[in-house]
Parts: sequence; C-alpha cells; structure tokens
Amino acid sequence: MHTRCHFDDFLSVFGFLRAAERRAVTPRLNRSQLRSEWFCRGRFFSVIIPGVYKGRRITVVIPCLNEEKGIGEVLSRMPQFVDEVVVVDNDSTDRTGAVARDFGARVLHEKIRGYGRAYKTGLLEAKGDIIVTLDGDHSYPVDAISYLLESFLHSGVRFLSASRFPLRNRRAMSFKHWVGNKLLSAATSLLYFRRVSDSQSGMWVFERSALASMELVSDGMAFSEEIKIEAIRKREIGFKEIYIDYSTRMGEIKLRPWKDGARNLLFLFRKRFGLAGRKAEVFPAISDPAGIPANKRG
Ligand SMILES: Nc1nc2c(ncn2[C@@H]2O[C@H](COP(=O)(O)OP(=O)(O)OP(=O)(O)O)[C@@H](O)[C@H]2O)c(=O)[nH]1
Ligand SMILES: [Mg+2]
Repeated sequence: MHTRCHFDDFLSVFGFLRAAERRAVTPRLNRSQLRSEWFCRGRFFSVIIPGVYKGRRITVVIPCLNEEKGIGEVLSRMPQFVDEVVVVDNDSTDRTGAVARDFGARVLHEKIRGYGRAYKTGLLEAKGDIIVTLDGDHSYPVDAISYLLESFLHSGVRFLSASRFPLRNRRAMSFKHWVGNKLLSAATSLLYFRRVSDSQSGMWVFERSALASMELVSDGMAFSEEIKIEAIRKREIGFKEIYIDYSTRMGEIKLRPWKDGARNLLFLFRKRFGLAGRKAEVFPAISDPAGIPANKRG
C-alpha cells in the first residue's frame, strides 16, 4: 500500500477535507487500514511507507524466460510501495536471475518451461494482498502501477486487467500479433458472453484471495486468457479492464505466433465446453490466512 502524504493538502484547512474525501471514496478499507492511512496523512510532510499501499501489501510477479535485457529496466522503475517483487526465472540460459537478484527481487527458479507454469510458481509464493503482474521485457508500463492500483481500488471488482487496445504505439506490436490478439479477444468475448478487449494482456491487478476460487489448468501461454475467464465466470471475483500504454519489448521475442495463437484458440473452446481438464490445482489453499504456499505443505 502506498501511503503518500500530500503536503499541499495540509496547506489549508480545506486540505483536511480533501484528504477525508479521498478516504471516503476509497472502497473496501477496513478500520485498521483507514487508521494507518489517517496516521500517515496526518503528518505535515511527504512520507512514503515502503511496502504498503493504502493498507494493502503489494506483490509484483514477473515471469521471465531469457529477459536479461528487460528485467533490469523493469525492476529499476519499480515503485517504492511495492512490498515484494517475485521474478520467476523459467530456466533461462542468460543472466536473468542474476540481474533480478542484483535489483533486490526474490528470484524463484522454475525448471519446467511455460508461461502458465512460471506464473503458478510465482503466484503460489506471493504474499501480498494484491498481486500485480507484468512481463519481464519492459513492454508493460511499470510507471502505471500506482494508477492501476488506484483504479483497482475504485473498480468494485477483484480482478482488473490492463488492456493494450487501442494500441497507441503501432511499433509495439507487429501486425501479425495485432490480428492474433484481436481474433483471440473476439473469440473470448463470443464464447464467454462478455466483451473482452484484450484477452492476451499480461498485466493484471487482483486480490490474491481471488485465486482461491480459480481453476487454472493451463501451463502455457493460454494461462493469460484462462485467468481472465475464471475472473469473468466467478461472480464473486468480478472482472473489468482498463487501458494502458504498451511499448516495444526489449530482448528477443519468445512468442510463436502461429503455434501459440492456435493453441490459445483451441484452449478457449476446450475451456468453454469443459474439455480443458480439471487438474487439481493447488490454488484453493492460497487464501489460507497463514499465507503458507499450498504446494509446500506436502
Ligand atoms: N513465451 C514464453 N514466455 C515465457 C515463458 N516463461 C516465462 N515467460 C515470460 O513471460 C512473459 C511473456 O512472454 P512474451 O514472449 O513476452 O510474450 P508476449 O508478451 O505475448 O509477446 P511480445 O509481444 O513478444 O512481448 C515474458 O516476460 C517471458 O519472458 C515461456 O515458456 N514462454
Ligand atoms: Mg511480452
């Protein structure tokens, strides 16, 4: 939780009213969270309490396969209020893990390759109340995390996905990828009766506890659409999208557009008609208040 006290707010008596008004429009803060926010705002100078954003601990999870070029750039821009950064090194053959460690991230090693596999490993270890995800290639805006968190807290849902469309920077995505992303998003919208502008986005903000009711099967690139589908399907979670600016990735492209595109499309159908399999995923225990990773309990 980021608790930044605004000096301006306190220059006049109206400052107190504005601060109170901000608290009033911030939903879902419990009493102790409100107290801690008031405590911080009550000071007459600018304060950032590292590791907290409005009473919530924030974990950023980043899956990485050979992203030594991008990961340093991503981590160097990480806001101070982020409590924990988990980088999942998906058996990289470059210096991804070492670079991430140098920047103070917690690096987990996942031997089994796969975007979904990497995420499962990272999510199980995340401790924060709110999880933010993004790629290690510096294509998603790290600077937008505070804006996304603020939007998330006002969104009334437990899963907010950042949409890259409409794409502002045309060079950030090849035409082939743009078409593929549009087709997959259209298929998701049609199959799940819900307009989804970017079903393949890799930047999400969600409550960690929401994972408890998700059935996440995919170990591959389809994990991205699957987690959104789970949020859409489970009424108690709720799903919304918000626009972000997407930029050109650093490092080599890993995505295999035809293969991954076809697999993701097939997965959408399989999931829709209950054929995606029901691997007994370990996420239900994630909501355990002790926060002990479920897969470590034997
Ligand atoms: N493709 C791929 N990415 C992985 C894997 N494991 C971890 N990742 C990471 O997952 C993130 C998403 O993969 P990208 O290759 O960037 O896929 P993308 O964002 O859809 O495609 P780009 O537009 O090329 O960035 C990156 O940070 C990868 O390093 C894996 O097995 N395959
Ligand atoms: Mg990427």
